Amino acid sequence: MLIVHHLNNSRSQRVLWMLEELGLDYEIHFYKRRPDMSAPDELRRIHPLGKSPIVEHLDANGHRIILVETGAICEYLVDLSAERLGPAGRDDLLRYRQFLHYAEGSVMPVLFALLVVSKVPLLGRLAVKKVRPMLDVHLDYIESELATRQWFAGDEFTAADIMMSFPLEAARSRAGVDASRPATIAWLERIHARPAYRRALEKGGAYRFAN
Ligand SMILES: N[C@@H](CCC(=O)N[C@@H](CS)C(=O)NCC(=O)O)C(=O)O
Repeated sequence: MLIVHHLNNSRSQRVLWMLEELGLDYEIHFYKRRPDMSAPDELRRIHPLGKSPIVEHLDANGHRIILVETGAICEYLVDLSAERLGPAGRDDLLRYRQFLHYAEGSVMPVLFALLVVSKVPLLGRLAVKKVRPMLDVHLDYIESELATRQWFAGDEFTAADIMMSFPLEAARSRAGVDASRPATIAWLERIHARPAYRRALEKGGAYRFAN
């Protein structure tokens, strides 16, 4: 049995989508952000970090596993489903691993920094001038990668595309990714058209980054 501890409008939407793509059975336990956007204390009872996603798995031996970090959860689910949504060949494998980690390891910290400093009056404006070009380096790189192939790892859709969805959806809704980056926009449209993506949206409730 798999349980997703799911926070509204959050990264855990990717885990629901991943489970829908894999056709695995799961339950969702819903948590609502507080007005300051932080997670409620109940999540801390599941894991000390108190962040979402958290996945709970009661495995075949009755062993209870608690998983955090979306990338690690995605890898766990790929293993669980006999490599489906994993990469096809060696070059794809290298790109797959890179983008699986790149989403949370490199893009999200810069995007988050930009969103935080842009809310700070006065000095924030100076900080935005520093951080915005840092984000643009990533967005330009991503655009150049997606201009050469359909999906992040290669010709096949993989879990790397699921990982990259949140930073790019957030960048489109909050950080000005638009038609000037046509390969990125086309990729966003491709992921949003996937039936599993739509099903995950219906099940997960509020998610304000899907358009
Ligand atoms: N790198 C972690 C980030 C987890 C994370 O920051 N989750 C956010 C949701 S988008 C959260 O729980 N925020 C509420 C809080 O920090 O109180 C992952 O990918 O799982």
